[in-house]
Amino acid sequence: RHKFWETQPVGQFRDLGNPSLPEGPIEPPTPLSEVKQEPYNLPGPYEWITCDMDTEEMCSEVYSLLANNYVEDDENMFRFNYSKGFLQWALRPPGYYRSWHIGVRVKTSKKLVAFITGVPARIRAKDAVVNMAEINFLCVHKKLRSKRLAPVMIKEVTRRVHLENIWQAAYTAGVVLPTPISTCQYWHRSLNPKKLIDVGFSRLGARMTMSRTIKLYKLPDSPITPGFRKMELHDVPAVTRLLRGYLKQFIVAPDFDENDVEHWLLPKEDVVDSFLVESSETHDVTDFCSFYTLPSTVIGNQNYSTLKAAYSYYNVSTKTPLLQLMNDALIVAKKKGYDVFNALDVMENEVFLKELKFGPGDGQLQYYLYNYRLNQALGPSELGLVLL
Ligand code: NHW
Ligand code: EN5
Repeated sequence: RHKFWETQPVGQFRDLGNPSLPEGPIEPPTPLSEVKQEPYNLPGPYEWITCDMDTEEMCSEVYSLLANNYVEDDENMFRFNYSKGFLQWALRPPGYYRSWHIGVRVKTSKKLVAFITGVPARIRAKDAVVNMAEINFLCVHKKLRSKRLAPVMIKEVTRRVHLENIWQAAYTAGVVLPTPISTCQYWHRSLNPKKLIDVGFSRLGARMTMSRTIKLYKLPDSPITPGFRKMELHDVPAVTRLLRGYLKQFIVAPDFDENDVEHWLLPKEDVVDSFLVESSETHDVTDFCSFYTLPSTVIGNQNYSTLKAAYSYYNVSTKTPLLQLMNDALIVAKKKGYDVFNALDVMENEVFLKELKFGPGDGQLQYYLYNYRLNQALGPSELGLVLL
């Protein structure tokens, strides 16, 4: 059934529910001298390139490949449209390797036709903090699909990760592969219901008029919580402490230090937004919320070309109820012009989704680890990890 995945060190479907298999690495590391030194072979017309995401030119080529060929929903109505600024942010975290930004182009025309990336991350699974690669942005041009290019790309990124003495990876996908550590549900909160209905992202509910729908999703003009403000550079130590304390409770979560928090959570215009609650008495940071910006192209609509979506990222509540904190996140997202606020049912998100009028989407997100076995599938609320 899975000619490629059956050959890889990942949990296999036949092993599900076999508690005798040990948790941890599936295969031991091999000496670096035994890692294949040359790239895998590509079909004749193509060649590997390492993409220099510092240059505007390369960034534009990658942006265009993804904007035209990356992930769509199951009815091909919307396609993710990661911005160039977002890609530069996502691909250049602390300690990143340029060699993990891998392109495939046509030798003759130099046209970029496929892409895959890794970035380094420390991820904790149970008690073990493991150096991993987060793999993302796997894309093959629409005209080159089903030619088994993806397995070659995955093997090549694996080789380049191994060359850095890293032997595990984390990734998510909309499709089911051998085998998910967890299956999560997408939820959507309408901010601009009229536009969402016009583009076919959502439907007018039964016995609902447009004006009743608009009223249903109406939000205040500004956040409610006293002391709610944008995160700033000087907040990095306090936010790191708050987030580290919070993420401890999850079975799989990133192990963020201050450098990671500065990179992943300090606000960056049209890429990532972060807010916190500062106590007026103690000036402590007691609560935190964040979202990233990922628009989707609306495929074939007369009136609209893009949908502006915010995706819930990391949130921590210690004093402000999570429900109130996320309501403030919705308010600021609406104010900034987002059409929809999306969230997965990870971490403690269940407590606010229904209450804040999120509805379940038609998409799921599967979480995976490469070369690392967990004995049990996790519930979404046991996951403390959000990938972009
Ligand atoms: S998920 C988003 C993936 N991208 C898209 O969906 C974009 C639109 N689709 C495409 O571009 C986030 C193509 O359809 C792709 C497949 C390129 C997806 N993950 O070349 P063939 C990520 O980026 C398997 C993994 O003929 P294609 C995460 C499939 O099951 N495997 O197909 C990426 C089959 O194998 P099987 C996937 O349609 C994580 C084989 O590919 C997959 O032309 C990568 C068919 O290949 C997916 N999303 O191209 C893994 N989709 O065994 C990282 C299909 O079933 C692992 N396949 O026969 C870790 C590596 C690092 C380790 C380090 C120690
Ligand atoms: C890894 N980093 O299917 C990325 N999105 O529900 C790869 N549906 O937007 C992961 N089909 O339900 C890829 N509207 C997995 C996701 C791929 C994209 C995807 C889904 C997630 C989605 C929308 C639009 C559906 C259009 C037709 C959807 C309903 C919203 C409604 C709002 C009001 C309350 C009820 C729900």
